Amino acid sequence: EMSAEERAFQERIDRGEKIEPTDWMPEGYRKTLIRQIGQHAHSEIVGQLPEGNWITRAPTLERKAILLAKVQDEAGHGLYLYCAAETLGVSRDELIELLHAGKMKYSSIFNYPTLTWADIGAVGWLVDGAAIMNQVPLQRTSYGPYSRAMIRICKEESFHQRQGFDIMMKMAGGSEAQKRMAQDALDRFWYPSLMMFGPSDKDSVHSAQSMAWKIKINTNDELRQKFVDQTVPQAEYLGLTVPDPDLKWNEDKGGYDFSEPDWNEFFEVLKGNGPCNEERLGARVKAWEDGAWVREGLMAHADKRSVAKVA
Ligand code: FAQ
Repeated sequence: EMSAEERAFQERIDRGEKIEPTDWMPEGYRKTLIRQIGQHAHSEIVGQLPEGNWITRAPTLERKAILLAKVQDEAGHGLYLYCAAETLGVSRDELIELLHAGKMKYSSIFNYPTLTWADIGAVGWLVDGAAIMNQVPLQRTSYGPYSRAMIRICKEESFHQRQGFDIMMKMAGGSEAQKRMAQDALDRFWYPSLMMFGPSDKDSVHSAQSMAWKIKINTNDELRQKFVDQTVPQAEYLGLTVPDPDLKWNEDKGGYDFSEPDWNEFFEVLKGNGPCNEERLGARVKAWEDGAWVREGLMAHADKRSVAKVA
């Protein structure tokens, strides 16, 4: 049974109004947003690691400058999203502590390694491609600060996706060895990219309520289908083969039939058993600990200044 307050809230959502930080909201709405925005922020920060791994080994100075800029953009997205979460009454430090304690998630995709330069192309093309597919509709999400964050982030993500495709074009159109690297990157990143959209709708515990609240606009399977439909022609253009023998155009539905990812693997990665979970979380915890002296120094400086002001 909904209370009068909850009913009025739902009616605002149904009318398409944005909810702002000081508005009344159900506790579940607040909690769901903190979970989703927090996870999203963590994904941007942890997501810097697989690409950061290649900054020192980029093949040209130009590629290095581009990659450096992209990885910096991701730090910006993370900070932007932590700020959006803070408007819901949780601090960035609390969220980071929960991440480091293994009590909050980040996207499964960042637990896979980037083994070659072609992987950097595949991350931009497929991972940023999937991220945009998910985030474009979130520009219309019901929570004002999240929706506004998404508008800005999507602009930068589309640049990221193009730089990835540009790397893939170079590799796929290069020597035989380069083409093999491009195909191998697609082979390894295809299914993990499909997993980014979350479990299939029948296993998506949060979708129904999140869609009623317009926190989510589409189901996981809807977005996964759109991603496949958009990406397969791009793979064909590159002259690469999507690693799915059952992939087939379905005229009736106007989309591709495709194989589901291995959902056991997905849930194992979520439990911490993916190829790089330990390494990724370990790197974040180490960065936090190594930065302690900076935070302490800044606090001491701020204290001194406030004492000076009083005096
Ligand atoms: N990884 O009931 P649902 C980027 C969890 S893009 C890990 O369907 P929901 C850009 C889910 O949390 C990536 N966990 O959940 C970039 C829940 O567990 P919980 C970030 C996942 O929330 C590119 C459980 O499974 N984007 O970073 C995943 O309704 C390149 C049940 O699932 C966003 O976060 C997964 N893939 O739908 C950066 C977008 N999928 O929390 C660097 C915003 C599901 O109860 C380099 N988020 N789970 O313990 C969303 O749209 C949604 O949260 C979904 C999941 C669609 C991800």
